[in-house]
Amino acid sequence: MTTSVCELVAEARRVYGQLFGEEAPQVAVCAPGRVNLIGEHTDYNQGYVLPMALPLVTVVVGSRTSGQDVTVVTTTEDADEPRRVDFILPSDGSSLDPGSPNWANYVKGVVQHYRAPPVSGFRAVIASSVPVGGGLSSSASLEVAFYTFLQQLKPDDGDKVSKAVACQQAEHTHAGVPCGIMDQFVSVLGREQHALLIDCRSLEATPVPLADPGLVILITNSNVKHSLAGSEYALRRRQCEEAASVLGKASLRDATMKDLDEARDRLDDITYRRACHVIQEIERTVQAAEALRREAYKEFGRLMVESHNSLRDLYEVSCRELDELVSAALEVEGVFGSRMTGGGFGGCTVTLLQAQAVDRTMLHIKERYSGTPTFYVTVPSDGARVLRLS
Ligand code: GAF
Repeated sequence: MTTSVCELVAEARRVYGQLFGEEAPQVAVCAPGRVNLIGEHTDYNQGYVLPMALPLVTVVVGSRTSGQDVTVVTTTEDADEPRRVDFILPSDGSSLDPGSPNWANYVKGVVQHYRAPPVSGFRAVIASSVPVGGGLSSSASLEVAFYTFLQQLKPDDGDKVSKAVACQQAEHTHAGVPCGIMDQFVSVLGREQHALLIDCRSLEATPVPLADPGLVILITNSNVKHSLAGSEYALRRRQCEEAASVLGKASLRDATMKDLDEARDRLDDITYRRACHVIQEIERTVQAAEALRREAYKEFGRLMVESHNSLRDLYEVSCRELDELVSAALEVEGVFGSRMTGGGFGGCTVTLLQAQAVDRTMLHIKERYSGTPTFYVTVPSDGARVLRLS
């Protein structure tokens, strides 16, 4: 059972009360994790992605303080120790350097990139239902939740897209991950009952309705995370930039398969295959959004499977556990499609299926998977929001 937003707020308020006494927090906000339906490793190539925001969220409750002192506490069990950090906001524009614990770097990064500095001092408590390291963007949801919290203390002058970009910068500078814009974008701009077709070049998003009661989106957490994830992500990004440069393009978004094949003898085999995945995945994502609009779920499912196979064989970011989960799901009648989702090397799969097939699909996956899966039957949800404190 997923912890509800109300329960997370109650938990954060309880911890806040324990630490800071009677005074109630002034502000509560939340921001969601995401699942990407299709369009993997295309965002940093300026391509298209089709994610949706989840009901799994990170909550921040807290209050402004009079000085420059900051105290932040996380209740997340998977967070590294210590679970409380204290620091002083730099008043002279100097930077807040990343350090230990790791979870606090997301907070520091967001403070650093907040568009209306300096923020006043504050006290805050974090609670989250987004599994850490599960490939559902627990880090983006923390960044966006924290940015939303700072906006309540001192409003910034930016729009929602610049908020997502600031949170992406936080991830680059303070978590050291050269991620694309997808996770932060959908955590800010996600919309209930819709997936978002995001053009990662223009940063425009088109909502695609996704609220058919006969359809279920099932997330399966493999509950494994291979250590390769961090280093391989940056490597893939470099390989794509290399391919684009050999093709004489600003990014792989501008390249066609014809361009790639003409340049084949100037690319090594690995770089060729990486570019092949990206160019075809961008095209698949546009087709998939169109299929979803027409409620052509079989076609959508076929594209999901093509995407998974390409991530496994050409981009090489899948792993045995994710492949097992996808194969098991595809054996069940009523399943339209299944694929790994997110950066890869562990984390989750996403499966699109008929609502009536959901119980037998979960049962079958449990039987066939060599590990222990966790399931989320989920729906597209809203992006970051301010919560009322009663
Ligand atoms: C991670 C990144 F953070 C995203 O920007 C995206 O590149 C994704 O991997 C792969 O599609 O979630």
